Amino acid sequence: MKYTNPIIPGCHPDPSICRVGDEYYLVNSSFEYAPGVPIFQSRDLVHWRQIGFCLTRPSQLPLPLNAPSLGIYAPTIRFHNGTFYMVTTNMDLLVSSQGQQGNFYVTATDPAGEWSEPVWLDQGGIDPSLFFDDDGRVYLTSTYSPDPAGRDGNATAPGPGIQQSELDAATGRLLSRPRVIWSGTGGAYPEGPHLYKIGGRYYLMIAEGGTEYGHMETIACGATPWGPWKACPRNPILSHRSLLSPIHATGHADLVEAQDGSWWLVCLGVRPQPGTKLHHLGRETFLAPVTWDDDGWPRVGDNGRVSLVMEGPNLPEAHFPAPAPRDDFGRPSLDLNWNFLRWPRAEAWSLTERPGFLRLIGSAAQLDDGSGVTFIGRRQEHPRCKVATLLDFTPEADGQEAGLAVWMNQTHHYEIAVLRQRRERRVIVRRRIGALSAVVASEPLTGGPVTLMVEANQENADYFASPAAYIFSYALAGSEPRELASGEARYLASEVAGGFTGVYFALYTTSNGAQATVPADFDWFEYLAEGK
Ligand code: 6LW
Repeated sequence: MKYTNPIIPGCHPDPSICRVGDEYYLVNSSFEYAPGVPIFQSRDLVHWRQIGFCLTRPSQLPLPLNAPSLGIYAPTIRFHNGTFYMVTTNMDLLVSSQGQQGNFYVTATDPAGEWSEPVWLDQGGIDPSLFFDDDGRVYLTSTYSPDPAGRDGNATAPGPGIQQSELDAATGRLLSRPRVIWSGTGGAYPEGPHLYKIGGRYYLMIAEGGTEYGHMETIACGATPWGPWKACPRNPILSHRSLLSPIHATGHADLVEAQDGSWWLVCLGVRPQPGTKLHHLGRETFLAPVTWDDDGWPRVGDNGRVSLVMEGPNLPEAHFPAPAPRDDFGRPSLDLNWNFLRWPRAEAWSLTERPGFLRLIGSAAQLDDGSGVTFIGRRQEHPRCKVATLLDFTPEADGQEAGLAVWMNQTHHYEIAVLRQRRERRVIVRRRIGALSAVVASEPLTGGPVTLMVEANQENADYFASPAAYIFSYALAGSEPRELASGEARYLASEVAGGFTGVYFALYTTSNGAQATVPADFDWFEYLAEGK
């Protein structure tokens, strides 16, 4: 079967995969969004559905900081002796402990959850990975970078590399001092390490070059889990650097052997806006076939390249029902594609106070504040799509506001909103790009529920003449939609906004600094994908 990449679109980077019998499980980074670490399941490696989150409670995912693109980085998932292990870094904790604490794992017997409380690991760096050897030993592998302040933990080396220790996986206690085992092939940021034993030999596969356009995947082979490592003569085994391709930044990969003995690699990649090196959907999950050459080195995809359409596994196709485009908020819990920005206040949202509506209660915190703003969002997963929501909101004091945001982070977002200004209800479009913030359209709005709409348009995208853009419209009951304003997608790109995430569409409400709030009731939310 042919399949289409990305296999998991939208902001789903740093994929890690494992197989249990005929089932595959895959996890991604989730940064400052909660719940944390979405987990997906597949039977054919091509069609995936989210079955839950690994981190569903603040006790597993403390998020004390308020900066974009911290939170959860690069998880690894492994299955051993009936137990799933998900190991990752909480960057909020790593940053606030100055590099001393942040890595942990959780376990589960049912990957859909519940997962355990965190087991904290006394090893620094990011991108932790577990390897269960066939002799019963377990290895914990992560990045290493020298710390000028001397807080290197146990490992020391003159330059960046990969560190490793032996681990007691029952307690999380390290059984050996972490030591640096490989520094890669000379690229910046050796990271995302995964250790494997394949055909009696150990392989250490890592990402290098940084997660941007110089990203690549390299591999080395050794007779022991500690090396010494011989680098593959064809390194990098995967990279799109300097390529003319709709896919860039491929790297941070994980390997899996299918039940039929074929090998596959999942990696992250980006789809830049046509004709640019700007991407705004975040880093997405791609799949590539792997074959092994006579010398025991892997060949990934088409000579180290990944395409939008590739020849897939020879496994029975296993589709999942397509998600309904419209969420009418009729169920007692939120669908799995919804995320909060960090953990919400308990009183900030309800599906039961007004049955059939998502009720949001704002606070003084606004979108520009990040933390504390009442926010429920889902990823933009398709360059072209249309989203809409029916909002019932009657602001009673100036400053009260509710709307639909196109959100990259707290300093880069566009929104269409209903608010009260000088005692009048109005509909506005605001654009925040770094330190610039402007209301670019504003009209009086009579009473009653209003449909807010955003169209993400990438058709005929030309960098200067008609760039990829978001078009904002609204409609009152019985009226035709009215276009208010648009905003270029380029200013929400990661290359402009910074960080590691991708665009979300978010329902939000705020009283913009005032204490008094009034509920914002969302009757439904619709996401219509156009193309892949
Ligand atoms: C992640 C690092 C990376 O920890 O980006 O692409 C970081 N690779 O390995 C955050 O996703």
